[in-house]
Amino acid sequence: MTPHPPLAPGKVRDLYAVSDDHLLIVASDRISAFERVFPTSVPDKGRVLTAMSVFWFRELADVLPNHLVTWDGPLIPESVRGRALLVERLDMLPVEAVVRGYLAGSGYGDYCRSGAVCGVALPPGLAESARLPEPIFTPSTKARPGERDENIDFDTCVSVLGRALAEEVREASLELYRRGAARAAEQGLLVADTKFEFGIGADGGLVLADELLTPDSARYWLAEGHRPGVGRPSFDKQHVRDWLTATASGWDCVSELPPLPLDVVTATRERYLEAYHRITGLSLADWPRDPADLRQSPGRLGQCGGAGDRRDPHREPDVHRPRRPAALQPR
Ligand code: PZK
Repeated sequence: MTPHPPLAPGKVRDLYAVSDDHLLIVASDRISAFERVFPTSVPDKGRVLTAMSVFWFRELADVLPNHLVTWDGPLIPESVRGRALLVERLDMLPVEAVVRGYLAGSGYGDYCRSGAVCGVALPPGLAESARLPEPIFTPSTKARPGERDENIDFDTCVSVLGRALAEEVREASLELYRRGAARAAEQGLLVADTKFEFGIGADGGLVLADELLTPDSARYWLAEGHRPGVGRPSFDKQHVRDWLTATASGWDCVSELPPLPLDVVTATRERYLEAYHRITGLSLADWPRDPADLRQSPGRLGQCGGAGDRRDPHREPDVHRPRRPAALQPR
């Protein structure tokens, strides 16, 4: 499909080796639920998630450098244009950096059993979906494919990464979450929780990797109608889960996922497009635009801060860019 050797097939994305220094991440239209993949795909899902990642990588580039090099132009194979990212190859950290602003998923389960999530004690009496007093960092270790990630406490994270790196990852993650959630809230969306992945770049510094604040890596909820006490499906998969858990689907929680009916596929596609438009203010019809064209036009879309930027001869001097917070300056 691409001229590059496959590195790792994922559930819904595939990874290809482009060179010693670069990888291609290709998002498919596949959709998953309950850790499984449906036999039916959702048209444009791969394009929406790729466009959304690019939006967030640019929006949050002042918090931390990221692995994004480019998403259009001669380095992107035509067959995957719009749903592929060329990224800097990193030494990936063996922890997933999860930040929770609300109590959902495995966090709610851990809280019910112990009153804490990943060693972070929480006030008693919180209902499912409740907003937390403040966002918390709840790391996990990456499981082998098919298995569930295991939540760990911060001391375990320190024993894996070392104290300085673990603290840098935690502070970067919390700042990325706060910034992302604030922007989403302006458009009526809550970010219940999200997962970040990091690596170490060629210069030895911490770099943000993977996808960023997509519906596959973040749990988005519609702010309207949010009530603690009821578990809620994420904004994007509402129709899928409603249909799957209704008796009409005939699914028994054990068998392979059944094909999705066309109306569920259509409604789900519209949810992804709506999420993209709400969050970015952009239309998918304009995606992708070659970053070389963006540079010519002034304004904030012309700014970029990805890893590829560091080598961009057209890049403006650092003095014109937003500074990262003092806590996140590289050592
Ligand atoms: C990397 N994954 C997860 C698995 C996917 C993604 N910049 C990077 N450098 C080195 N390795 C990775 C990255 C990133 N991002 C990401 N595994 C390794 C993964 C399968 C498909 F699209």
